[in-house]
Amino acid sequence: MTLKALIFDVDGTLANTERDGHLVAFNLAFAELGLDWVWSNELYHKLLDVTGGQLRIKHYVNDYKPDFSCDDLDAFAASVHALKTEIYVRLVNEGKIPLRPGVERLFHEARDAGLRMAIATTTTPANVDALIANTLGREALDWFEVIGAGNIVPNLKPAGDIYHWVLEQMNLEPKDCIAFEDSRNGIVSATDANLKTLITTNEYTESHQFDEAIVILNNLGEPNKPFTLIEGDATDATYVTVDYLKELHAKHC
Ligand code: XBP
Ligand code: MG
Repeated sequence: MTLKALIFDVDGTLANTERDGHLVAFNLAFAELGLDWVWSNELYHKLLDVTGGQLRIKHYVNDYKPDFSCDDLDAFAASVHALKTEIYVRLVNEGKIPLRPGVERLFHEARDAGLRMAIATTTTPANVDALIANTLGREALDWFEVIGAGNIVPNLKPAGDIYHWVLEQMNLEPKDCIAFEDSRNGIVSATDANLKTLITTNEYTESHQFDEAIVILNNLGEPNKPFTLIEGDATDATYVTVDYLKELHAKHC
């Protein structure tokens, strides 16, 4: 069995977009609309259990703002979210959000090795475009054969819809691939599609449960900046290379 493809989550996996981008954009959107809502980092940590920005806003209203009234909460959340997306894209365009360690290097190595690549995320498509274009250049969007994003599927993560959709688009079996995720909702989604998952944790997800992971690392690592192994087998690797991924694949997929 050969490793054929890598499927990447975006938020929290490719970059710390939640802390440095989405949270900032939500708060700026609230302020611009005259709402007195301010999401702290601590609150956002909890709100991240709900995937999808619009659903997160509705969850916040229902659970934290019982006195807030509006005629149509769906339409209201959609309009707040549209402004938040505009602001998020602006922040990314200002170059405020770098990729996490090892991400760009692994993309290059994977391409050189002929591995196919795709994206499977819950975030809005415009956000993915902006992040890739601003960190790697617009031409890097073509490195991904399929970009599965937002509500292209009926159910967001932790449902497996987005991974099922990407596999179908690429005409691949789950055993041909490795998924890259950072969160419980993400690994549940990938596992639903029978994918094996490599986890890189971040400040919001380091306490999550990742029993299904093939390995759990703090990040992908660089030659001069090794990853920390949290659980699993690093073999001889100190940073994630295509050879290491092939070893993991042979062992687990
Ligand atoms: C990402 C999400 C998204 C982002 C915000 O989850 O849940 O909602 O937080 O983006 P994952 P939007 O990393 O598992 O894909 O506001 O565009 O939804
Ligand atoms: Mg994520």
